[in-house]
Amino acid sequence: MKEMFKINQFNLMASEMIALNRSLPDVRLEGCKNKLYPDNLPRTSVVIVFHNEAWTTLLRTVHSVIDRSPHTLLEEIVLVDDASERDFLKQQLERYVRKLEVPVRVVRMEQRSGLIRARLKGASISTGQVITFLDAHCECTTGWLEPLLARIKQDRKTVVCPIIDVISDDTFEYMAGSDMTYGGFNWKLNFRWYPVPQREMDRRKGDRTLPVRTPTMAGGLFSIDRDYFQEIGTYDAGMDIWGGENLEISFRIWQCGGTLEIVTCSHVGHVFRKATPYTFPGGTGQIINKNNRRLAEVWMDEFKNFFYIISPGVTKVDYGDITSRTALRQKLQCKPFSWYLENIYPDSQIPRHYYSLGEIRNVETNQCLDNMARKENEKVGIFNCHGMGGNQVFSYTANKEIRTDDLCLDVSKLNGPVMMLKCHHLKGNQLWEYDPLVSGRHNKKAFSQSDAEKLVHMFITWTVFSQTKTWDVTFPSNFICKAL
Ligand code: UD2
Ligand code: MN
Repeated sequence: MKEMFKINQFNLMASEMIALNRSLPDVRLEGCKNKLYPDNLPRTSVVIVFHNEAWTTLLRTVHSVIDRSPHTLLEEIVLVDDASERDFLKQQLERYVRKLEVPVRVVRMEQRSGLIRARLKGASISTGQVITFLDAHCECTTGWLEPLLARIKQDRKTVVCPIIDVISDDTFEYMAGSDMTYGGFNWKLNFRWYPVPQREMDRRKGDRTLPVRTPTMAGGLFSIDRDYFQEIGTYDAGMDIWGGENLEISFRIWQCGGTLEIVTCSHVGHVFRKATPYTFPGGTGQIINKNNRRLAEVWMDEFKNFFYIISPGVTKVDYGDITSRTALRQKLQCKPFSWYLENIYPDSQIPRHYYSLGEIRNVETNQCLDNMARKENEKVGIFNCHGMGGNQVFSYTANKEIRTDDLCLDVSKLNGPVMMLKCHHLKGNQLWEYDPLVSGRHNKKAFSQSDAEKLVHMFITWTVFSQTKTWDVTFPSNFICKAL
C-alpha cells in the first residue's frame, strides 16, 4: 500500500478496491433536494485534463459524470491527456470509453503543456454551450449539474463552482465540504478557504441554499458559458504546468464585470493530496512564481507589492511577455484591483488601505520585528534585519493593525507579551495607535533619519477595550516602520 501510494500521492490500493460506479451519500442541504430547475437548461461539455492519472480515479470521475447527470444536459466528455507516460492511458483508455453511453473524446497534447494549456485545448475542441472543468480524480454526486447550469442560464456572466467535497487520500471516504467557506488568498498568493463572512450571509438573507459570491475559486471545478469564456479571455496561455490560473481567472471575472459563485446545492468530491505526484519541468518554485508574477503584474496594480515583498526572490523570476494580457484588460475596461478589494473581498488579508508596508526596525541596534516561523500564537521575535521581506514584513493598516498576511500583533495582557495572532478585525487587542509625541520622546535620532527616507514612525501605544496604554514592554523603545 505504501509503495503504491507514491505513484499518485493517494492510496491507490484503496482506490482499486472500490467500484468505478460506487454509491455516494447525498450530502446536500435539505432545501436543495426538491428545488426545481427549468427544463431547457444549456448543455455542457465536461473537460477533464490529466497527466499520469490513475486508471480508477480517472474512470470513477467519468462514470460519476455519466451516472449522475441527465444525459440531455451532457453534450460530451472531453479527456485531455497532457503527455502521460503510462501505457494504460493510451489505447486501453480509448477502447474503454468507446463503450460508454455518453460520447467521450480523448485528445492528446503533443508535449507536456501543463493543465492550463491542456484545458484550453479541451475547451477549443468541445462543443457544448457550457464548459465544465473537472480534475481527473473527482466524483460528482446526485443533482450536481442542474443547479450549476440553471445559474448560468439565469446569468451567462456568472461563473459557478460546486462545493468541493473531500475524498480522503487515505481511505477514499467521502466527506461533505462546508457551505460556510469560500475562496480567498494570502500575501503569498496561495488560494485559501475562509469562513463566509456575515455580509454574504446577510445578502442571502440566511438562505444557505442560495449561491455564495466568492472572491476566488479553487480552480479545478467550475462551469462557464462557452462564449463568455471566450469573451473574458479564456486563460493566460503563458502560464505553465500548474498554479496561479485559479486566482488569475477569479480576479479577471470580477474585475471585468462577471460574477463568481459557489453554488451550494451542487456537490462534487475531489481527492486532495498533500504532495504532487508529478514533475514540474523547470522546477516547481520557478513555475509557480512565474505564473503568479504574470497574474500579479496584469491584475493586481500596486498591490502586487504585498506579494513581492513577502516572497523574497520572486522578482528574480522571469515572467515572459504579458502584453496580450494587459491589452485584454484594456480592451475589456476592467476595474482596478482596489475596486476588487473594496467591493468583492473587503475581508482580504491584503489591506485596501494601509500607510506602510515594510520592516519595523530599531535604528540603533539594526534589529527588526520578526514573526519567526510565521506561526500563530508565537511571541513576536526580534532579530537582525535582513532586508529580505518574508518574516520581517509588516503593514500598518487603516484599521490600525500591524499585520503580516493573516497574522496581527496582539497584546491581550497588560504589559505584554506581544503575540502574533490571527487578525480578528475587532480592533481591541490588535489596535495600534500612532502617537508621534510618545515616539518623539523615545528617540530623536530616528526622526532626523526619517525625513530623508520617508520613515513612518513608531506605534507604541496600544488600546485594550478603549483604554490607551503606553507600551514599553517587549519592544525596544525606538522602533520605526520603514518602507522597504
Ligand atoms: C488545484 C485545483 C487544480 C488547479 C490547481 C492550480 C481543485 C480541486 N484543484 O490543485 O484544478 O486549479 O489548484 O493550478 O480546485 N495536470 C495536467 N498537467 C500538468 C499538471 C496537472 O494535466 O502538468 C492535471 C492533473 O492531472 C489534474 C489537474 O490537472 O487532473 C489538476 O492538477 P492537480 O490535481 O495536481 O491540482 P490540485 O488539485 O492540487
Ligand atoms: Mn486535483
